[in-house]
Amino acid sequence: MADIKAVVFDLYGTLFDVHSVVGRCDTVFPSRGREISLMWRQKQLEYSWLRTLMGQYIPFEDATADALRYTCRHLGLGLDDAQARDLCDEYLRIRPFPEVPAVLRALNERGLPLAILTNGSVHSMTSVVQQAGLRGEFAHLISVEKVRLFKPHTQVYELSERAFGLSRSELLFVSSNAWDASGARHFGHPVCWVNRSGSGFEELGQRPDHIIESLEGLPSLLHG
Ligand code: LAC
Repeated sequence: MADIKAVVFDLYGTLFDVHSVVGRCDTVFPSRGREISLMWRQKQLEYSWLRTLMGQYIPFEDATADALRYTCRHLGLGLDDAQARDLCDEYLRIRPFPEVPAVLRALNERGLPLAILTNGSVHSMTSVVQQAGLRGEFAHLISVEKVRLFKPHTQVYELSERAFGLSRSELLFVSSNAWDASGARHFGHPVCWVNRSGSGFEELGQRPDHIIESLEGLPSLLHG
């Protein structure tokens, strides 16, 4: 991929594991953690898309809190305010997938500048990246806060072009979220989909240029 001059990563689900929250959910609601985490994540995404359609931006963290309240109510679990705060704070402590530090280092050593483009806030992104000791690996940490719209809106993907001063065709976009990979491909990025769960790609009129099972496959894909 000689034309690629920089790599832009999605954050949640791609570099960091949103289901790191399962343990804390299990502590609050014994043996319900996985079920809560799965629905919580799905609702969080739906709420971000719906708010964008409604023309009403709210921070991703607020969509996350709304999604948790919906999830617990739907599952018949009583959630008080302190528990809600506790579980939402866990999103500030989610961990990177195991291969991430070495892969980012390898790409940087080969001279490829890296960025994150996330629906999350600067605060949330910076918290998890710093806790993982990965801040130095990124040239840019880009949040949708600047445009007050959520991915997959095309205006969000423009932020990476502006940050790097590069065109979309020179930026490889990497996401494990097939809806996000579709949005980036529609925008005009070359796209690598990280199919961590062995699922099918979304039917949104786009196909990823590359598919890998974990980020471990990325350095050889870029320099193979
Ligand atoms: C992100 C989530 C939505 O933008 O995957 O990081």
